[in-house]
Amino acid sequence: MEVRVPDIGDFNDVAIIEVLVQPGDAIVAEAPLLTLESDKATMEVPAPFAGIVQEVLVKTGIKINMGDLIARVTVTDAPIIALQVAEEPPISPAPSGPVPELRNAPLPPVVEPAISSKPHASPSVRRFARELSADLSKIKGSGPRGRILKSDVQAYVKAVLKSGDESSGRGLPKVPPIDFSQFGDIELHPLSRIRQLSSSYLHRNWVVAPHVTQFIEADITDMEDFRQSLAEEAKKEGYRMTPLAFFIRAAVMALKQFPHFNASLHEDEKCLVYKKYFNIGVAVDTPSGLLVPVLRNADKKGLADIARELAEISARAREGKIKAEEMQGGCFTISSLGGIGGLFFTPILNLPEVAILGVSRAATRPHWDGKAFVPRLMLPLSLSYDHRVIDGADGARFIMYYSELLSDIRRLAL
Ligand code: CAO
Repeated sequence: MEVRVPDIGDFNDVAIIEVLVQPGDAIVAEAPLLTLESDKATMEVPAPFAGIVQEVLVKTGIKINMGDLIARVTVTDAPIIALQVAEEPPISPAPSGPVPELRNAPLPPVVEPAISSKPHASPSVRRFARELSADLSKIKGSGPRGRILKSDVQAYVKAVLKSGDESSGRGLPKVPPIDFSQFGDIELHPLSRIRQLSSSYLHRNWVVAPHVTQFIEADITDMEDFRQSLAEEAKKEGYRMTPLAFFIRAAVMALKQFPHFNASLHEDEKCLVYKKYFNIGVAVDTPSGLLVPVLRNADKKGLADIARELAEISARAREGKIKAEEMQGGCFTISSLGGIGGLFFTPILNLPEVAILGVSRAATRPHWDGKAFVPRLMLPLSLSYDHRVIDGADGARFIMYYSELLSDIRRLAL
């Protein structure tokens, strides 16, 4: 059947600014077919009946009058539920709240003044934006005279979702861009993909979780003697007995003692998810950025197994051969800068984990044993925890306990 321009009141030679259907589309009665714009108003031409569009006989830019042929539509008996079959799949879950009205603006009443301070968009695009809770005033139109098209709304919503603007970063002041070349020569180097990903991830974690960092020095003199005694044998067997293996073992023991450190805040923030497994993430410094492979079931492994596995996963991380799933499922992370140097630092949480331990370089220091100063090998430790889950007192208890484990080699070796 033919679809013609209905009575549009006193308007003649009205320009088509959007054709909203194409051949093959299934349309319901009242679905918008065209958007027209005169110098006074913007309006939509609705379908007079439901069917399948066979042919569209107009295009954007031409002018039409009442009675002009717009399209040919085959009327179908089968119920058509889609508004417009040509629509892309939804970008995001429908916003909560009342279901938006799907009625069309009636013709010929004036729908929207063409010259307005409001964003320039047709009623169907306004409705579409409303359904997605997108603010039209923030969207730049790519249509004629800056008109906002449906594709502009889609692109805007996609960009918002990608930038995470809807969650943690919202409302944060931006650092204004600076043209550094005005002060001297500069070079632009692209950031690696890993660095770009970890940058937004670390930023999110820093903003989302209120961090507290607690420091302590652990006496690892005996631990180091013990490690040295194992080192020779390990070397013969082809692996390095790294101090990190001891730190991982002690972490498992401390997590068993303080189960809420081996937990995550549930997404509803009303309960804690306690984990019955002990997977420890280890921060590895790689040429393309920071990676955190996870050593699984560390509670079931001895020092030698942990040391071997650490060497293997950190080597693969540096070679860029670690898989995404090998960086998932961690319960607690250790970030060791002990091989490099420095004293204490403030590690950023690896959410949804609730605590992370920073290990720095051990050094021999005078230690008061109650009678005299004696030289002891002291290890600086920095424990950051999520204050939403862990109180300061428990943070202090955990790090004290951890430090005592490292100082008492009998308990650690058990
Ligand atoms: N105190 C003193 N010496 C230490 C030490 C410590 N806490 N930790 C390690 N060492 C020693 C090691 O015994 C080793 O000595 P030898 O060569 O004599 O055996 C040397 O320092 C080098 O150790 P390493 O750092 O290469 O190896 P590791 O097993 O201790 O650590 C790994 C492995 C993967 C954790 C480490 O190489 C790494 O990448 N660290 C950086 C992690 C990082 O970037 N964290 C920051 C995250 S936040 O931005």
